[in-house]
Amino acid sequence: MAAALALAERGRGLTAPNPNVGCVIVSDGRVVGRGWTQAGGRPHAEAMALGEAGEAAREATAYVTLEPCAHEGGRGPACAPALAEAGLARVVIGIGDPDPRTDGEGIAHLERAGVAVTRNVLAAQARRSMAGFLTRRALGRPHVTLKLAASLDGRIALASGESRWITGPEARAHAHLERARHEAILVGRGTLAADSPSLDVRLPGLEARSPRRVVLTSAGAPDGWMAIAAPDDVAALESVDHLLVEGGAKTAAGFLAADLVDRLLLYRAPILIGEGIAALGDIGLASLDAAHGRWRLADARALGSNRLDVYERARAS
Ligand code: AOF
Ligand code: ZN
Repeated sequence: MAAALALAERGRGLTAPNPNVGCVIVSDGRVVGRGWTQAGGRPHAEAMALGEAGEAAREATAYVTLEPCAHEGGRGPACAPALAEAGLARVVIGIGDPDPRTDGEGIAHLERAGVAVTRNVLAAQARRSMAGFLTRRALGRPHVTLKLAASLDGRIALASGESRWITGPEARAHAHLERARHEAILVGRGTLAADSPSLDVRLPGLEARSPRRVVLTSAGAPDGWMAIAAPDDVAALESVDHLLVEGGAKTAAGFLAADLVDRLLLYRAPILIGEGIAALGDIGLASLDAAHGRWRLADARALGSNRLDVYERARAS
């Protein structure tokens, strides 16, 4: 399943409105088929893996990050019947598909056909892998990541405005990798005016994955940009399943105040700034009680002399 999740990454940002699914078919301890959802959403991961496996799929085990689809009459053959017809002995699934055309019916179809099904394998990782698709389905908006790059004391600039650079080269390279994982990046109009940021991906081989640029303003977008007037308008960014919010402090605070941030990337450099510009403006917090319990640490790592902590919004589900 870890291999299937790694394959799923190849489709990230390219498959909307479909999820980026990965699939590995194993026969006698050997990988005989590998697939991932193709650009535009079709073929599905299973179809690609079955194509590679051919006859070797008989009696084999398929590992799929999402429940195989059950709906005929879509843009291609349904995967659950295709897996059953190929003679798979067992299908191991990451998470169920919330699409009402499948939602349990993929698993039911496989079991009716005599295929053994194991579910919820690496489910938390699979949910993360398909966060864009799941958020769009559940909340009708893209999955939103907020990036903050700050000093140890939470400053993003000196009082003079000097901010280049707070974080080190490894942290900045990582932030560029994160850009490649999102279909769109948003900044506030202050940041647009002050920095006219290019917001591209400056990593060899990934330049073509540069996201669309979005500015938060009611004044209309410059050439090559999209605009939304308020954080709540993110739902209007159709065909964008992952949005990265990059600042500044007022924009970041606006998204937090509207409870629209699902994931927080906190890059921290080992410097102290003291008086300066705080990473966040007012987020409308009424009490400490309301602050606690909102964020769960999902990952922590060193990036050169800097640290990255990744938090996920803890939501009741
Ligand atoms: C799978 N494997 O690789 C993907 C699936 O528009 P369609 O006909 O392609 O159907 C889209 C739905 O298929 C999508 O909403 C989701 O439920 C499922 N995506 N399913 O078995 C895949 N990408
Ligand atoms: Zn399918």
